[in-house]
Amino acid sequence: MQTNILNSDTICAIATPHGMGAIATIRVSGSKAFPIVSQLFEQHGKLFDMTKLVSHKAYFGQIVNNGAMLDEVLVTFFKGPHSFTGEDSAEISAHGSVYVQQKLLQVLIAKGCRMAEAGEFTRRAFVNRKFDLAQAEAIADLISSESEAAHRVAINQLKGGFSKELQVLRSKLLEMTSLIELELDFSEEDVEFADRKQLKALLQETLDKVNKLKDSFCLGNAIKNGIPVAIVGQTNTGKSTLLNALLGEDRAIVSDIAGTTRDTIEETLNINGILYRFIDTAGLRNTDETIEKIGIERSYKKITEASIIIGMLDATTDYLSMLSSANEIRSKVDFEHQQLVLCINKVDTLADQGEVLLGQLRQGLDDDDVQIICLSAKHKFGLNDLYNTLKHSQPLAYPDATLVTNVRHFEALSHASESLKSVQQGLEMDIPTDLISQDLRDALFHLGSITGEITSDEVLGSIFSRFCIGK
Ligand SMILES: Nc1nc2c(ncn2[C@@H]2O[C@H](COP(=O)(O)OP(=O)(O)OP(=O)(O)O)[C@@H](O)[C@H]2O)c(=O)[nH]1
Ligand SMILES: [Mg+2]
Repeated sequence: MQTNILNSDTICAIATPHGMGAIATIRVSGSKAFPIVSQLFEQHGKLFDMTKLVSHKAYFGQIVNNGAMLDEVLVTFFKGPHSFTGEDSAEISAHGSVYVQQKLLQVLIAKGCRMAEAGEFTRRAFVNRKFDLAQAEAIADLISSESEAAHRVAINQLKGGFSKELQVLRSKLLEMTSLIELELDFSEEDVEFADRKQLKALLQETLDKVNKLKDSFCLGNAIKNGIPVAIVGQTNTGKSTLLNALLGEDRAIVSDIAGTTRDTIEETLNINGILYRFIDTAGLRNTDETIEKIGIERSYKKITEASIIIGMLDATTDYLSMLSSANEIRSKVDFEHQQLVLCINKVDTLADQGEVLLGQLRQGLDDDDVQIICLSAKHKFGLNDLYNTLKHSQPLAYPDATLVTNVRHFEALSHASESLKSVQQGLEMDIPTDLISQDLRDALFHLGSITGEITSDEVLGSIFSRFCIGK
């Protein structure tokens, strides 16, 4: 069931993680939040006097139900609109016993609260214009951020950086639309209010900005979910050993039997504030074995999806086979969008010959786009070189630029971009003004859907249902 936007129920939920903890916080929000909490809250043996309530102040007291004390608590009251939701709200910090938490909820419900739905506190804040939809979504991103980079992007969006850029775009588009629509009103007279040349320039500028934001999704998504790094190479080169060494645990099976890894294995890892998604893949070789073949097809697919490709080479094989497998991996890399790091693995077997081999391979490949390092995955030697190379391989060069991290925003920007392209074509082909105006309205609609200026109850329901209960 979706909550109606105008719902006036007073809601409650546990806002801290479920289970036992030192402290648990229960949130209450709605027009009856103060009277409901006051009925349960005692100080010095007397019910809390609501008329003396001071907003944003924490009160120490007891939760008492049917004459029995349930817990000693701190209650903070927030008078609307100066609260997270914009409504009268209270936060009860109790001891984190599972029993106390459940009992407290039961008592609140008995006094007239209803259990909040997922994301309902944030949804109310949005409805009460505490922030726009993109900022509300940034709160969910902030809560789930696992790395410094993801945190930085979420904070920028929460502060309204992205929303401001969209507002500028929308006001430019509105200006264009109103000029064009003015012409419609005077269509009998065959006048042109909007200077076509100026209009085209403005349109191109807006389209460029929309496309820039849209294109930032690739990086934004990588920051949020981990930069995809595929570990590929011939069988037995030590790909799974490397994955295990990076993770510091025996995640993938390692053996000297060629073709050990059949399927891809993915794990995320935070290295110096950046989240990576390492993908161990099935070793590349010619085989007739059906399952292994499927695994190898998946390896090739993972190469196309990765931002960084670690090409594993085996130092125990001869130089020419290393060069040929390096070339094979290189041929699969799209250097415009991907980085290749070749790792000469098992250098522990080489007795000081690592650097010589490295030089030879550099010369053999003669390619500045390819980075080459030596390591021993088994003995965890050279991993720091790999970390440094990874750090310089991913395009985090513009840390404070607005990045799109949300699929919904990416889709809306893509639709807006399509509509703007139609406007552009329409102007080129001199098609009737009303059709151009319709495309402009479509672009406005899609941009407005990101911040929630234009939205439906159904869309809101689907966005907020992804939040946790209590948020
Ligand atoms: N000496 C040495 N042996 C290594 C090193 N890394 C891996 N090995 C050995 O190489 C063999 C193959 O390692 P795996 O990690 O299973 O290789 P893989 O590339 O995942 O192989 P497939 O899954 O079959 O494609 C194992 O016996 C490892 O112990 C290393 O740095 N030095
Ligand atoms: Mg393997």
